[in-house]
Amino acid sequence: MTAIAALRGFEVLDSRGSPTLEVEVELADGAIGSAIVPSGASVGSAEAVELRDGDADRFLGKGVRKAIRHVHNEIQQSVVGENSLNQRDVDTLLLEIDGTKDKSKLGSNATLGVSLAFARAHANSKRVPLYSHISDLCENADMRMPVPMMNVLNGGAHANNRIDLQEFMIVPAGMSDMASAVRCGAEVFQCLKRRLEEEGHSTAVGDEGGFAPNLESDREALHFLALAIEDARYQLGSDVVLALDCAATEFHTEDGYILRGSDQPLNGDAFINYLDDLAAMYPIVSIEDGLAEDDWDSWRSLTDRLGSKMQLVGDDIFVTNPRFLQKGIDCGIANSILIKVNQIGTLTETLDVIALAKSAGYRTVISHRSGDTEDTFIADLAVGTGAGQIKTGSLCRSERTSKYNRLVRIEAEAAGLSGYRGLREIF
Ligand code: 2PG
Ligand code: MG
Repeated sequence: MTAIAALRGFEVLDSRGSPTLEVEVELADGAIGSAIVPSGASVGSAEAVELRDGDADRFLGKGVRKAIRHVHNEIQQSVVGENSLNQRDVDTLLLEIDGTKDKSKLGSNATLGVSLAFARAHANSKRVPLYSHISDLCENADMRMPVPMMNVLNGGAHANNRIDLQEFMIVPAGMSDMASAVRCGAEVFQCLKRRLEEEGHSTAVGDEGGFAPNLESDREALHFLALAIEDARYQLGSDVVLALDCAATEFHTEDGYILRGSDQPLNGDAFINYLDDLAAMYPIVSIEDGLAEDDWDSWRSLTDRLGSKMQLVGDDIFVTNPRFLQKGIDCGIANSILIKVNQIGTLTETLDVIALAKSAGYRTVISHRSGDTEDTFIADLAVGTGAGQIKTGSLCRSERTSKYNRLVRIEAEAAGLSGYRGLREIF
């Protein structure tokens, strides 16, 4: 029985201390599931709209009481009383009640909270782990451990320093399982801390738990990563490779790409050269948002130039939306998509966009948000969909480590899970 008995919404805090929505779904059979909605900082302009109260007297306008009211009123009224609902039914009802293209009426936080909490309640009602319920939902016979991209050094909108690119990630692709990958990441992270300390840099961490030292350049950031990997006694290029999220939309203006270290704005081609040069110096296997969300022509050149030698991940440009992904597939843009559940606002749409990506041969990377929570839903999502990769931040801060810990636990428990495929998942 998957009839819904009640919905409850709570205003709780995310990892930045901003309010966010937690939803609890109670099924008629007594099963309960809950989920907490994450929130981004470098937000793509076409993302589904997160509803905030705008009441300056509470949480500096960021309260989510309006979203809670939508959960308790319109959404609850339409789902309670339906005899039996599956995930697609619930998500379709949410789309119908909302009626907008961008979920701006109910708020993507309201729709996503209900959608994910229902999935958990349904898994609990079936008495199966969430990842295995998700694999049923998307008819995936190939559940597997994702390869993590671990963001250990930050710049851009996630830090207050001179580094232009947002995320410098280590990818323990040469490990043989998730537990070893997590251990490798944690050791490199500690060695990076020691190196930074020794050279007199700050080891305070940014929103995703990566360090945010005041280094001079992107190149210096990569240099520190290489040193830390060596210090931890791993081989750069085989045990551990590197990945970037440029979040280039953040420093793209009408004049071009503005890098802090350069006096002239760079046009698309010049910025691609810049990335190509970095990739010639370091084993960078994946670049996310190498260009801005509205710079489709340059994205095409980037894909033509680098797409055959590395993974190019679309985040802001695709915003987990099948419409933009289809356009990207048609135009030959990128070869991989970042999947963020709150960019689109329901689980069913998320699974649909993953299916579309897979059918077009695009790789899929399940992702957290910079404002995240203790909720580990995306770990199960990565395993259940067989996405292949996950990006969930650094090796500290519980909202980040909770996902790694969940993956380690799944690896130890799950039967029928195929192993960790390392570099084969990426390139
Ligand atoms: C990104 C994300 C997550 P945010 O750009 O990929 O790392 O950041 O949640 O701020 O959009
Ligand atoms: Mg990104």
